[in-house]
Amino acid sequence: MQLGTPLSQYLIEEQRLYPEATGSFTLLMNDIALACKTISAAVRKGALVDVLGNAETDNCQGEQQKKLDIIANDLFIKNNIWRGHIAAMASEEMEEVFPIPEDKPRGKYLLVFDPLDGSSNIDVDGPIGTIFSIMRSDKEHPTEEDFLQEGVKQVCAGYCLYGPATMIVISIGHGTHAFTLDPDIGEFILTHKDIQIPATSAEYSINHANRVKWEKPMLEYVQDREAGVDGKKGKRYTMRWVGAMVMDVHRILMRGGMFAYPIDEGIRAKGGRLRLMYEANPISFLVEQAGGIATTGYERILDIKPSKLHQRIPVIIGSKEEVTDILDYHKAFAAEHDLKFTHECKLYK
Ligand code: AFP
Repeated sequence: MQLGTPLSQYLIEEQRLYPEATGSFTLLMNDIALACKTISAAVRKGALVDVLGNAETDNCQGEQQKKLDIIANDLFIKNNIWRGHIAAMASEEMEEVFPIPEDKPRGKYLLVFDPLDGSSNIDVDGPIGTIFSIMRSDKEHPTEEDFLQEGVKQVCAGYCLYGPATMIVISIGHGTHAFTLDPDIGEFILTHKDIQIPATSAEYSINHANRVKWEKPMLEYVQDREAGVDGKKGKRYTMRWVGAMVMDVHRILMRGGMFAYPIDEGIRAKGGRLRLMYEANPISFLVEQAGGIATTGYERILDIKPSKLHQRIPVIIGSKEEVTDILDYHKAFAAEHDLKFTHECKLYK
């Protein structure tokens, strides 16, 4: 597969590796790409059309919805509901599993998505994205229980970033690849093949406003990086925080670094800030496929058996050497406090 290959061709070539494939997955991925292009078109028009600002509703997690959250959710459903490749969907914006209506054909896949990640950036013209994950279903009428699969079981994970360019980044278990939307022809084109996250970096990404509530291991790591040339690595570090995981992670895929939304005392009761199924699992799959590490600090994210659809967890991901250092701090802390620590620092690709 060469740079310049259209996404549609890449998908067909992947399909040919599996003689038993029916083509259903390929068609589903084309539907997802179309949904992302449609959302991208709405995002690009911004204030010229009525897509900015708050909606009059909260989502199932009690968060104020933006108009674009609802528009993106509706577009994702509309583009995926009728073709017969999906058994059911689940969205960060909807409390319960969204079943395929009885009058529509159903397929063998489960589609999980965060239609608009980084909603607080919408009104300031900042980067936002859509995150998605595909799993298999062996039921015709799946329930929430059927969605609760470990992240390692994802058939495909990806996101679409609505930045200066619109890019779709996917992994179907054969590396992580990025395709840039060519607006003139309306097709995603392979521009970044087999992305490899550099093992070292001098950037980290974390919401410093939560510093006083962090656990000791994260505080120790950041204090060490703040020490710059006097720290363990003997070099100056930079901090970057966009407030849209999709963008912060995209930067790490492109040039390395560490992104964390760790556990802190303010969110401990909820389990964390980020959602396991809509954010952490798909992003961890992409990061591991690109040679990075994804952990809660204590366990590998992709090994976690979800307990509910909207479960939240701590997330620490990125360059191998940075995350390994953070794991070492957690391992020592776990030993001191008799906590469970299972994440051995190895690469899984
Ligand atoms: P929203 O999509 O609800 O705005 O949340 C974005 C997000 O889940 C993730 O993309 C960011 O990294 C994180 O929340 C930002 O959190 P802070 O509001 O604490 O900066």
